[in-house]
Amino acid sequence: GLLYSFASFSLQRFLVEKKTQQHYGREIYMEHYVAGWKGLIKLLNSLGSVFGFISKDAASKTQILMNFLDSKNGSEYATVQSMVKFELDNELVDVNKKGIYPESGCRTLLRLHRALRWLELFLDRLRTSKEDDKTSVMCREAYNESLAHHHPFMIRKAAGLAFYSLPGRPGFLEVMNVGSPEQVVAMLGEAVPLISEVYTITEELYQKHNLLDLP
Ligand code: 1PX
Repeated sequence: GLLYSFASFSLQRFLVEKKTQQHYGREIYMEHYVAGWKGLIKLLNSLGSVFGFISKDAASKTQILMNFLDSKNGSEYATVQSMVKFELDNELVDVNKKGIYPESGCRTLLRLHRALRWLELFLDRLRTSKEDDKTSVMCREAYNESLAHHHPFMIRKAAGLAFYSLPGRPGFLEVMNVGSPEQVVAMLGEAVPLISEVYTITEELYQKHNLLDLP
């Protein structure tokens, strides 16, 4: 359907633009990062309302970053690198304790960054999976290796339950609306390394500035 093709268009755009960004150097453009998440959220919504609590949280975080981009300081938020510098220089980050800036760009992006690691692990499993492998298992394993470390028990429980509602591998590949299973696998072969690079760049930047545990 229309929704599906729109979502996958955004997904492709996400990947292609990250390719050009790699070409330009190691800056991560916030506009594309946010556009990528918006595409993923659409895709997630098309999988059903069980995922609503997940997509709502991702959407509100994406919105926070968009608001920064549209604000009078918007140009400071052009890239992840410039955002980190701007917020740190101006002491706009709650470095130790949640307090004055519970919705800083840095802490908000950190949540999406952790979710990006889940995406990387999940898509890599999907890429190398066999016909009758279960998406719910791939999703759970990827989650347990990444995001779950940052979530309290109740969220882990709710997420674990939602995973059961994922369509099987053939249905999931179809929802992605990329083409035949072989075409999806080929696309993932290009996409996963790019996602991985974006993840690593952000991880190193956050590590350098000691931002990986922001409350
Ligand atoms: C091509 C296939 C991709 C399919 C689309 C997948 C899009 C997934 C988007 C997931 C974004 C999750 C963002 C979560 C951010 C987060 O960790 N938030 C928590 C902490 O926030 P706080 O502001 O309180 O510090 C918040 O507590 C989270 C609440 C919602 C539950 C998050 C569960 C995440 C499960 C991730 C797996 C998604 C399953 C998608 C199945 C394809």
